[in-house]
Amino acid sequence: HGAVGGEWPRAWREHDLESSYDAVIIGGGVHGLATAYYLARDHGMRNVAVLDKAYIGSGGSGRNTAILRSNYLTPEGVRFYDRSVKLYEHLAADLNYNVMFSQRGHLTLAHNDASLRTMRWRTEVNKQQGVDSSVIDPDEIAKLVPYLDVSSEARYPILGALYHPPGGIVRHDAVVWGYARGADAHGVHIHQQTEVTGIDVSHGRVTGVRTNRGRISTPVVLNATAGWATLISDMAGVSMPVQTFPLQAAVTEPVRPFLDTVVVSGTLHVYVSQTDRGELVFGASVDPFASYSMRGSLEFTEGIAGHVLELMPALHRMRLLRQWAGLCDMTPDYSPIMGPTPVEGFYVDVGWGTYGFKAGPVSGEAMAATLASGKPPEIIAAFGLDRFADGRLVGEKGAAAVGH
Ligand code: PYC
Repeated sequence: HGAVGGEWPRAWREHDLESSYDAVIIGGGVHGLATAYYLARDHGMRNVAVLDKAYIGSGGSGRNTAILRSNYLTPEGVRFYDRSVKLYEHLAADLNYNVMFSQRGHLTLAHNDASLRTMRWRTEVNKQQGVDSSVIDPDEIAKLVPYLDVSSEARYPILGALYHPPGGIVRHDAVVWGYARGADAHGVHIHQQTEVTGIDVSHGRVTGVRTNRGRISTPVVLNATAGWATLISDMAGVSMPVQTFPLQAAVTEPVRPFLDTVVVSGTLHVYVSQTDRGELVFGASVDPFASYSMRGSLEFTEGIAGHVLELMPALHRMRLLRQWAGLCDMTPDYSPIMGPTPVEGFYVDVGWGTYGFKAGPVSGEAMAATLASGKPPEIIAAFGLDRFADGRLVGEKGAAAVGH
């Protein structure tokens, strides 16, 4: 792909809004775009629109801290996220787009006996599902992360860690752009600046979507939004057991590479990784109150700086450059809600909490199969909306990167 006559070719095109599509996907993040890509590529459904009220990747897909892993707690969760890691491993080749997946290993630190027990539990479930995880001791941790304070003098001494070698980081914008370019090449229409204002339902089934650019007739609608999951579902008359909380993150000035694993401390509510540009990326747990605000707070900055220094005191002179927030749609069991709803033709891929970005490829693959056939594949069967009425929860709180 060279520049032609001094201009780079566009990665995806702009289109007039058609008055009808075979399927409309609301949300131009990694989930919506991946679903469109697999729908077109694997199921031949190309008359598909992806709508985003802003620009693609402007929600959670552009705001997360780009961590990939599959070291979850439930067998259903481990299988699901493992499929995503496998798809990420081949994504650059599949999309012909360098998504910079760096499988550098992922450490979740335990500072007390209760966390160590959870790490052992996760290790056993992971191994049973064929996922590489083990509990390692402070000496082994020190070899992987020399700057970490593993001494017994540390304010929160490190007793061990769950080590997950396949985990790592990826370039999140590249994932969004790669899927967008791939979907566009298969004929999908990507409509940015296109806000959904209503969803039409007649006799229990979806008939169309209203937007700020006009109405679209369609028999199939997917809600693939994060932050707005409840608002969009409400438009179809479907109530979601979801509450929305901000999550803040920050990035430092770039320094020479010294940290080549992802380090997470659930107890200290912090995760740290170093990008290939040299910046340190920090994230925290969700803010302690439900809100749609995406503003940063001084409380977060002070808290994160303190906790990072408890882990790596040598970083005390580094400067933070930017901070931001994204929105996390939390469900009661910390697992997503995927599949059909009581309104025929209206599907959801929502409730991602703090896990959404890493699930993009597998969600796209599974939701494409669901939209094409009307039936969710086995890999997402446990995540249906009906589980809340039936009491079949899939409790994943123990696998959260940080406490909530
Ligand atoms: O689940 O790995 C994770 C994660 C990191 C940041 C937010 N969630």
